[in-house]
Amino acid sequence: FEFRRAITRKPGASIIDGLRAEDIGRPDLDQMLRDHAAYVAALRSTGAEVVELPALEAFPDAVFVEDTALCLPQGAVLMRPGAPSRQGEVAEMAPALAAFYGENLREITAPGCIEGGDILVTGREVLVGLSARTNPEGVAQLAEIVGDWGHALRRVDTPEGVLHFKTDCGLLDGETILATGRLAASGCFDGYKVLLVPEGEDAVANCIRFNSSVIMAAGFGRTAEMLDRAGFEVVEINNSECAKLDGGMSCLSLRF
Ligand code: CIR
Repeated sequence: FEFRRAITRKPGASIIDGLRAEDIGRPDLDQMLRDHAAYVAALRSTGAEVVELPALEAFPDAVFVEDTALCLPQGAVLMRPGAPSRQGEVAEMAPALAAFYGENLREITAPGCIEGGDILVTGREVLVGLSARTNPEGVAQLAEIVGDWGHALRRVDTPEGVLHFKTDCGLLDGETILATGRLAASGCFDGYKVLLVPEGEDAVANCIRFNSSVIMAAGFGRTAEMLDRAGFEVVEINNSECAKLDGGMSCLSLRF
């Protein structure tokens, strides 16, 4: 959870066409821009360098950069999103990653699919949840790549009807995970310290630990209080607009 930099992408006017499981209203670009600026400021306030890529109108979900790559200290892996409308985002991200990683770039190829939202890197392993966006072939390819770099990968499941594995969890420190009850019940975090999201606040599980801060969606008071009491430095960011597109705190950046 210690990072020197992050890559983000500004939301564009086309976010109104972003993918969503359920239509709960039209995302407001101005509000999303304000929230995005607050998010970038929160990352920067920890001392990290934050790259802000320009909006990509041709790809309505491009603000959710996390899904395009996995960034590890040894190299980055370009994903192959399971959502066909998102596959073109990867080539748009590749040059930004090449600027930092040079030759150390690998990629997931067809028929494999993975989106970064299904990957949780902990202090001891890379956990990847199968989902509607991530298939076994993609996970097998990733296991080989990260294996070359000395990382163990464990394949797990994402609860039915949940977009991404990390929709329901976030890393708080090397061995502590914030998770929803429905995900923790699967046993995938056995051996870790798990803090359960209080009843009714499942939508806050997708938080990130970024250097000294735990960055979480605003409006979930009981979770904020629980994390504060556990000694974490909590930063709350309004997430109302990204939530309309099933997006949360982890989706908005690549961290490395
Ligand atoms: C999608 O359905 O792909 C976007 N609307 C949301 C992606 C959220 N990304 C993430 O959780 N990593």
